[in-house]
Amino acid sequence: MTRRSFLGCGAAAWLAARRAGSAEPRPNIVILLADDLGYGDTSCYGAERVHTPNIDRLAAQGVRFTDAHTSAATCTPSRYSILTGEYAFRVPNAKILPGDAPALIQPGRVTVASMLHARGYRTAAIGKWHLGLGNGNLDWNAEIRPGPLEIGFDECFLIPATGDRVPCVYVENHRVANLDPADPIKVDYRGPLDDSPTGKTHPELLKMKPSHGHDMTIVNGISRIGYMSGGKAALWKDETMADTLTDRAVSFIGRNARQPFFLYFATHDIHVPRAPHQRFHDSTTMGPRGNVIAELDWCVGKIVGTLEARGLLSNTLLVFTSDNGGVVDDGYQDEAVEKLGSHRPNGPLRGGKYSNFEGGTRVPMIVHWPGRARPGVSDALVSQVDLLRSFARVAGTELAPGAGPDSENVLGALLGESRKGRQLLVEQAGDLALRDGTWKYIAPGSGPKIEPYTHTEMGTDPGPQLYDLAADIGETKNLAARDPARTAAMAGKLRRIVIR
Ligand code: NG6
Ligand code: CA
Repeated sequence: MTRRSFLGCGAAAWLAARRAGSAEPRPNIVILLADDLGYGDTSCYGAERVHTPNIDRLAAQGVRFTDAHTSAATCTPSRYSILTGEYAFRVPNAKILPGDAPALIQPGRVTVASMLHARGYRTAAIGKWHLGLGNGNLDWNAEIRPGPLEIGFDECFLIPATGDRVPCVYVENHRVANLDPADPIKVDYRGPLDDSPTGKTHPELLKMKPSHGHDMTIVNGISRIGYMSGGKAALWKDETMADTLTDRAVSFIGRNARQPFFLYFATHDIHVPRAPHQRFHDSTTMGPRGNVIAELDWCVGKIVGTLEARGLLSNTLLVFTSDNGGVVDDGYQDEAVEKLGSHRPNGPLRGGKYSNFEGGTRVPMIVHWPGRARPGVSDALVSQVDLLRSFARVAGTELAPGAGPDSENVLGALLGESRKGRQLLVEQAGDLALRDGTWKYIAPGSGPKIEPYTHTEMGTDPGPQLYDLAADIGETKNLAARDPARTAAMAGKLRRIVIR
């Protein structure tokens, strides 16, 4: 009997994993990425008027981070950084993209998906994409590429951009799902394609009215950003979106239970339009914005429950986090402002989505890996841009030279073994900010101090700003004038990272 057959396949795989530098078979890796979920929006981060038992359970059994960051205060740049390990400020096109934007990440780039794929993982992107598709002038009725499948994902089921942007259809691999070829889709962000009613011309047709923007094509009684026509059979229903996406994730896990997999699950919740399934209508007293948090928590519970039921949870490294800070009125009259009461979407932080203040990029983040991640609370400074290099270590590989240029291996911090994450971290909003430990510097900027629609405090100032977050987490005392030496030193460090 040969040594190989004596050991059997499982033992051989274990030996191979050991030789590759990891002590056990490669774990599954799951990123659960919420949209616009603020630092204070879950009960484990202090919310009292919404209960998130499933997210709280992950926090109780995993590492809950108090100083984890997205790379940017809006979605597209933030997600770009998660997948590529590169700060998005280096890429001029990485701004909030329209629904017809070309693919931002070019085929051939090393991404979390391609790196894990090369290590034998099955990989899926399910949910919100917002990183562009195609090469420009995309024909939604033909093959849609390049997209996730060209940067390392084996399969995808996508909201192409956002829930509030056309086209309001799912893309499955290279095609619009459920498309009737006799009813082709057209998309245009410049102007109406026909004389169909819009949110602007026919507000009486709407079940949820915009508060700013969002007055173009009407789909499912909700007007959106951009114009589309056709594709009737393929249009989504907002109220079943969480169920649809979660079902897809459950199916992917079921089909891949016997081999390592990587699931990038990006919810629509809690982005606008906030239209949860009816069963969540009474989940909170905060109206739709509270109820979509309950819906998000349900999705998390369903996915974690599936992993558990299949005996996969103990061998799964799961990261739950958000793509940017919380926002209250983000464009629809959905009672979010009126029913907010004492709830603080961004907890003790100043600003929120869009802002240079900590509320822009400091987000909930929980790392769960039974037996490997030590349960507890960590104040290590970590960025989502670090996931690529840290996951490479988990998968027993190194990144190719030049890949993930801003990504640091912070695996020790992610697993709660070390309190040390990064020393320096860039936050991107309207302006750039630098964290150096618990100090924060915000570069001078010329934008408005208060964003006129969302009323977000943008943290913009014509002069430099310096905050001592250890003493002043709410960024209330600008110390730049009092400490010009530290201010200049931090400005210099930021400049060196930018020009690197
Ligand atoms: C803004 C939208 C906002 C949201 C955001 C992107 C208006 C007035 N506001 O431009 O509703 O869609 O873009 O959000 O159109 S993100 O989370 O995808 O970055
Ligand atoms: Ca977002």
